[in-house]
Amino acid sequence: MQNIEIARLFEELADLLELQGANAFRLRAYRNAARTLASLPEAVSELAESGAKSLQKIPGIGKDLAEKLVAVVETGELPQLEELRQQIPVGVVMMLRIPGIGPKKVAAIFNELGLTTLDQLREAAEMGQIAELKGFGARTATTILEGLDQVEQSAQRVYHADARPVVEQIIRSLQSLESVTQVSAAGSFRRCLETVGDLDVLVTSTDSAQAMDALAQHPLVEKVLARGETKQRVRLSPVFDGIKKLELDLRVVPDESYGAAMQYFTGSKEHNIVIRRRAQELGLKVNEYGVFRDQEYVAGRTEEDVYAALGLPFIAPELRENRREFELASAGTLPELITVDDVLGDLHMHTTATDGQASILEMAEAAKTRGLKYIAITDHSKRVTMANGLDSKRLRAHWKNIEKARSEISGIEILCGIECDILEDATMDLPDDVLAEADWVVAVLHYGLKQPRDQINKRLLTAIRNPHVSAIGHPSGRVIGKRPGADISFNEIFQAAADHGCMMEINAHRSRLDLDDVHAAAAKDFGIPIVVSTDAHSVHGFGELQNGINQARRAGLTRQDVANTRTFNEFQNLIR
Ligand code: DGT
Ligand code: CA
Ligand code: CA
Repeated sequence: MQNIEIARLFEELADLLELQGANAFRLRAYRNAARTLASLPEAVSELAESGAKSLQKIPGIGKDLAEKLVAVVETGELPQLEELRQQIPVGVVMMLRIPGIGPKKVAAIFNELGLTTLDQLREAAEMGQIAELKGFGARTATTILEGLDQVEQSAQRVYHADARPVVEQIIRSLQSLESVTQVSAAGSFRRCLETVGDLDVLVTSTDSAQAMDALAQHPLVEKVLARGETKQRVRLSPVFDGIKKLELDLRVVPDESYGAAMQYFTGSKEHNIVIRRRAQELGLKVNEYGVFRDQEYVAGRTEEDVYAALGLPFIAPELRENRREFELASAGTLPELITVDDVLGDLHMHTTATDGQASILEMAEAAKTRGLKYIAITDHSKRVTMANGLDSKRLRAHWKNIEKARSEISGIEILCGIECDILEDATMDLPDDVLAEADWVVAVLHYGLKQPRDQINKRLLTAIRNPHVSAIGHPSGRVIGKRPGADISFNEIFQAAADHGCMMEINAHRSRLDLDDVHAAAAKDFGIPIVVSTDAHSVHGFGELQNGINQARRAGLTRQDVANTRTFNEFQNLIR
């Protein structure tokens, strides 16, 4: 069994347990374990052979999970899951994805109305049956109908970070084939778009049938949808989410066309329209086989060759959206994009003091292991009651604990921080004298995101003008595919941030990526230092950094543009 298959079982188990009202801590443990397993370089099945003890060395895998894993590897099944599957239909699990209704309501819909699919739910909502359910009402029915529209729209796309382990695993297995020389992802995945509609993979091979056979037999492939001489489309089994079944296009190309095919199938369509026009102006033709002058092949073996034939430097895939890349390429001023190794600090994370799962010291140790030199502990402020947010007194005690942790670890600096809510009435959730004592304050909107633009702006400006606020965290508050961001006049906000020396965050969580690519590029134009932070809620959360860096790259950010690439001393000087 592959890691991803095992991960999927635990993800499904968490979903089903959620419907039974299991506690949030246990659910999160299963979901985190699923993510960890999916991206683990070693094969779980091999580790399991040496027993549960060796599995417990994986961070986040305790005794209970380790024993379950051994059973899964030995039998291919998770008995507890099999039992739950008998009781709860797949369609009911899908209802959990509807924004605005939680497991309790879904359980009521299933138990009291016996509805088992999204279509049945829509019909019942339209017929007024949902509104009549105890504890529901007309408003909930409307929320459900709106939520169903959103689910159906977003069901088509998958977070880049969820697709990554799948792509990597398929690429690895194609690479291991005798006949295959080069393999790469293309399409939106390679451009590191925040979500992907389908996956595109290219190989060069002396035996295209072998590559296609291998893909068809891959454990993650559910069905072959179409197969030709050089092209195959398959449907993958669902990953991390009962609804989404990604499809994947495999194309087998000859060596001399590999670069041209990479360029063509990486897109974007908008970027490639300009490429073709540019070729025409030079009396050339460019397609997925190469660059041609009349019938004569000019280039195509590498992407660099293709761009060079058009008089252009190589353009990083993340920039290929026909935004500014051609202008910059022509001027010779393409940015040298930031990489994940450039990052030295992480300025947004949680501990068990609020809704995190690890202690201050555990978070610091994990950050240090990942090569970070400094972190800020930013637990929630009191408004976030759901997460056991901190009032002034608890926060001060928490900071004392942080100071204690500092003396227990070397090689990493820990800032006393806070993620402070900006309240609906445009005041801060904690008094100024407390904020003044912090080393680092991330101000955020959590509630009232649907307020009118004027009020949202007023709230953000309150925070930006507060001299103790260091940065605005996840500025828009969006959750990709689930919740739109607040209505913000970004120009006004960015201007104020630039004037007051307030930083802007790219929150690296796969579902946030907030600022997005376009706004992060705009913030850079205003000269605002940007921090890319993970918002880690456990030691695994640091793995989200790559997503934030991808978004920063799409925004054209360099190492200089991102504040937390600075050394600790330089960074401290940047904090106002
Ligand atoms: P996605 O899958 O919706 O996340 O976005 P992409 O960009 O991966 O789009 P996809 O999978 O339809 O196609 C991959 C790339 O192949 C696309 O970025 C450009 C290229 N491509 C696909 N179809 C066409 C086409 O009909 N004409 C041209 N010129 N290029 C195409
Ligand atoms: Ca695609
Ligand atoms: Ca495609």
